[in-house]
This record gives sequence, C-alpha cells and structure tokens, in this order.
Amino acid sequence: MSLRRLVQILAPTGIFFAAIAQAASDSSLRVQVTDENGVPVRDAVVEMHVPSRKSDTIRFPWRMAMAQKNEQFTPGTLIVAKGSTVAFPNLDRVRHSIYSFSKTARFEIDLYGRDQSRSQQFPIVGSVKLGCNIHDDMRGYIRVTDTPFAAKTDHNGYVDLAGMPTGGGQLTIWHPRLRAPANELTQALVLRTGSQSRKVKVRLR
Ligand SMILES: [Cu+2]
Repeated sequence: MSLRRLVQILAPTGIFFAAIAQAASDSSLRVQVTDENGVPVRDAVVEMHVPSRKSDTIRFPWRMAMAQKNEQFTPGTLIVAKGSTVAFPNLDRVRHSIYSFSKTARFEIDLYGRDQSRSQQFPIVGSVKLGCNIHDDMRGYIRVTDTPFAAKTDHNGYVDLAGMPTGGGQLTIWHPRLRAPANELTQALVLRTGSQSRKVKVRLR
C-alpha cells in the first residue's frame, strides 16, 4: 500500500498524525567529547540545534544559580536559557565582586558579602566568562543557549540528549579551552528515530 493511500485511510481517524507526532520527538543522542589523545573532556557544553517546534519556554532541571564557595564559582560552568536571570549567591565569609567583559554580557557587581546574593540577566546567546575583582584566579562560565537540548559532559566526556525531533540539525560543542573561533565547534547531524551516538574529538589549549 502506498503511503499516500495510508494517509487517506488513517487521516480521518487521527491515528496517522498521532503516529507522526510520536515519531517526531523520538530521537536521542549520546555524545562523547574527547581531546586529541582520546582523553575525555568534562564540562564541555553540548547543544543540539533543531528546527524549533513551538517556542516553548526552555526549562533546564538545574538551578539558575552560580554560587561562590571556597573562593570558586560553583558550578564552574552553567547552562542557561537565553533571557534567564541567574542568581550569584555568596556562600563564603569573604566578599566577592563579580564581573564579565564578554561581548554577550558586560557587567560588574559591587562587593557583597556572606549569604547575600545578586542577580543578572542574560539576554544574548553565547558564552560568558566570569571573574572576581578580589580573587584573580576565580573563573566561571555561563553558556547562554536558545535550545532546550543542551547539557554538560560528565567526567567520562559523555552527554545524553533526549526527546528531540528527527531530522537535520546542528551539533555544537563548547568548552572554554577549545581551540576554535569562539571556543566552539559545530557539525551537521541528522537525528534518526531511536537512539544514536557520536564521538567528537576536540583540540584543547
Ligand atoms: Cu572573589
């Protein structure tokens, strides 16, 4: 039976379209990021950009917060949706003054102390490098994204993205030490129904 005939039979029942809707969000992807020597790269941000369905609000399961603890940014890399407001709670006894010179978000937050918090909005997609005016070696990164399919690699360099629509898209890998323009690498990728995996080798500085 031809597909066209099948559509004619099933369309009035709604079954066919339900089947399409099911298949359209039935793709999952496992990515492993390694360096040139095959050593896993952790805390790389992996994003899959697919043609958007509805522009639903993106909600990640983690907190939109970058704390300062033991004179370090925690977590060191945070993924947020474009337009998010991020909290910067200070959990240290000492005071911090956070800044960014990144094109995507230039700001400076005056000194604030223990158990206080400040917040900042991130309306532009890209990466933001955070520093502290008091502690020179404090480094933190915020990756602002416009796709809900984004996550950080674990200590084995793995990331799992699920619930994606099938079809063509762009896979982006970002890491602060990735040796490429804007520290990111983009590859075309066709998502098939079911699960698939891909290994990506990157060069680090
Ligand atoms: Cu500080």
